[in-house]
Amino acid sequence: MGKSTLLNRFVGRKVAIVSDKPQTTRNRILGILTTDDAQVVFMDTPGFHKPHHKLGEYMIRVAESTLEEVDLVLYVVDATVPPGLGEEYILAQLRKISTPIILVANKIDAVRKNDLLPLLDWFSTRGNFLHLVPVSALTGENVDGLRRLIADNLPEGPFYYPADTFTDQPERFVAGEIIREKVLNLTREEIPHSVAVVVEEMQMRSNQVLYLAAVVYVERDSQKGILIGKGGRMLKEIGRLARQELEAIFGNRVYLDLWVKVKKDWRDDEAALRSFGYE
Ligand SMILES: Nc1nc2c(ncn2[C@@H]2O[C@H](COP(=O)(O)OP(=O)(O)O)[C@@H](O)[C@H]2O)c(=O)[nH]1
Ligand SMILES: [Mg+2]
Repeated sequence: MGKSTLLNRFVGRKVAIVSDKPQTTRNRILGILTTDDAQVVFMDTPGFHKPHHKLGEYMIRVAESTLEEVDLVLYVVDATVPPGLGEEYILAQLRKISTPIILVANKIDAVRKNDLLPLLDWFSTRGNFLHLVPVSALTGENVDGLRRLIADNLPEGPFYYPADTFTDQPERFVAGEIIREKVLNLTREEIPHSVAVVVEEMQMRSNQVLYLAAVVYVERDSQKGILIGKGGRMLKEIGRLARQELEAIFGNRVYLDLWVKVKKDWRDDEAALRSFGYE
C-alpha cells in the first residue's frame, strides 16, 4: 500500500523499512514530524490481514488498538489495484471506530488520472471520510497537501517530543530492522515472513568502529541454507547492504557480525515472539 514509504516521506528520513512483500511491518513504528507550528506523531502499524500465526494475531492487535488511540486515521489504499473484499473488510472495521479518517489513495504516479475518480467514488460511497486525498508516497506528489490537511484536523496540544526527534525506536531495533529489510529484499516466498532479526550487541569500539552482532532467525534448516547461500554469498550480500545503510544512519564505520540460527516455527511460539520483541 505504501504506508511505510509515506511515513518516511512525512518524517523526512527512513524510520520504517520498505519492502514489496506484504505484511512486513510487524510492530508499531512511530515517526515524528515537527514543523514551526505543529508536531505530528505518526504511527505506522501492521496492515489488516487474515492471521495464520500467533505473530499475525499480534500484528492485528497492534493495528486495532492503534486505531482507537489516535486522533486521526489515514486509511492508505493502493490506487493501482481495484478495490475488493480486502477493502470491504477494512471498511467494516473502520465503521466500528469513532476516530476521524482520511482516505489516502496512494501510487497515483502509476495510475491514469481517468481511473482515479471512480476509485475515490467507490470509497466515498462506502465510508465516512473527512477527506479523500490522492498522493504518491514515492514521488512526493501531493504529500504536502496531505500534511496540511492532517495538521488542520488535529486537536491542539503540547509538543510531546523534542523537535529533533524522528522516532522512539531504540537504535538496536532500528539496526535490526535495516538488516531485516535487506533480507526481505533479497529473498522470496516464505523466507521474508520467517525471518526475525535480533541485535545482541551494539557498542562503540575504541577505534571508532561501531560493533554490531546480530542473529537472523529462520524457522527451518532449509531456510538457513538459503540465507547463507553458496559459499556464504547470500549472507555476505545481506551484510554488505545492511552495513552500507547502517554506516549512513549512524554516521560511523560499522563492523557487522551476522549469524543465522534456526528457531523452529517461532511465529507460533509465544516465548520466541516475546524474546524477538513482538509483544
Ligand atoms: N509506484 C509507487 N510505488 C510505491 C508508492 N509507495 C510505495 N510504493 C511501493 O510499494 C511497495 C510497498 O511499500 P511499503 O511502504 O513497504 O508499504 P506498506 O506495506 O504499506 O508499508 C514498495 O515496493 C514501495 O516502493 C507510490 O507512491 N508509488
Ligand atoms: Mg509497512
